[in-house]
Amino acid sequence: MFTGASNLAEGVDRTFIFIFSIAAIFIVGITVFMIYTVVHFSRKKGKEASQFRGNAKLEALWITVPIIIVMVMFYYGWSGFAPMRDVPANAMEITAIGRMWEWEFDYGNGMKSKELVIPVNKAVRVNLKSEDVNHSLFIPAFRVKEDAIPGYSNYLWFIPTIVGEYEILCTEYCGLLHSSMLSKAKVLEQDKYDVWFSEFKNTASEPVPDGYLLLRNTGCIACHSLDGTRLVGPSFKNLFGKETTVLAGTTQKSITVNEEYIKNSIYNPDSEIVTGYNKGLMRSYKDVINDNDIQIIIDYLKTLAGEK
Ligand SMILES: [Cu+2]
Repeated sequence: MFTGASNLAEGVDRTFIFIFSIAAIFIVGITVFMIYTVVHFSRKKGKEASQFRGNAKLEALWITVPIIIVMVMFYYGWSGFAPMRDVPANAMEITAIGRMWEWEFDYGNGMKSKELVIPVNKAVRVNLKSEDVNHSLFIPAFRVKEDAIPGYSNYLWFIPTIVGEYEILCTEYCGLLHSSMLSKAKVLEQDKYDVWFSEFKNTASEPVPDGYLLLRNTGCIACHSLDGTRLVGPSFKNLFGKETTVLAGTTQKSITVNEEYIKNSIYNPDSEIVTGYNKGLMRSYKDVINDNDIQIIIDYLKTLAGEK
């Protein structure tokens, strides 16, 4: 009935189907019984109400039957859950980093991927980290979901059993673009994975500009695109040196985006908002980005504007 793509899926599905079936039986049973009593015991002329109290058999029944049902639920739940916390010693380790609003998968040695690429039939342990607020890594096809909480180390693991591409979501409301905090889990045959990994190793070691790393690690590019796409705030592409109108308090004025404007926008975001964008969506980064880092960011923005 369900197709889970990991070793843990069966235990989860079994529990779900059992609890769902019990709930379905009860909702149908109770509804039918209710309709029957409403019709059968409705007020009729000349009928005496019968009085009775206590029924030991019935009471014993409604104590023991629910206990049995709940214990079976517990058994299914426990036998599905216990293996989730019991990681095989030979599992490969990948660290998933959650930040507003993207997932990143760290394979070690500075190799970071936006997608979780893994070989089929190999145990994978995913360590969960958050750089800002609470996130939660959810891979529905594998039936795994765990929170990524700042300052706390958490993990999940699984063995992917079917080659394919699966959705990864964030299931902890983490702010404005929470719903677009998506990624993919790509399960490859071992030989294809090996090819991917060696290519990945080569590209991952290419140097990345410091300015880009700063923007990414501080979460700036979640709201300011690098390719001209309109997100929460203005794109960084061709921003430096641009003429634009801003709203300073209630007065509109024309400005040129220069070093001073960028610094002010990082420290006092609401003081001069580019028209067409909203106030109150960005906090001050005064205590996060120092003057030196601002200069690195400005130099990087200049390269995005094609400046000398
Ligand atoms: Cu999130």
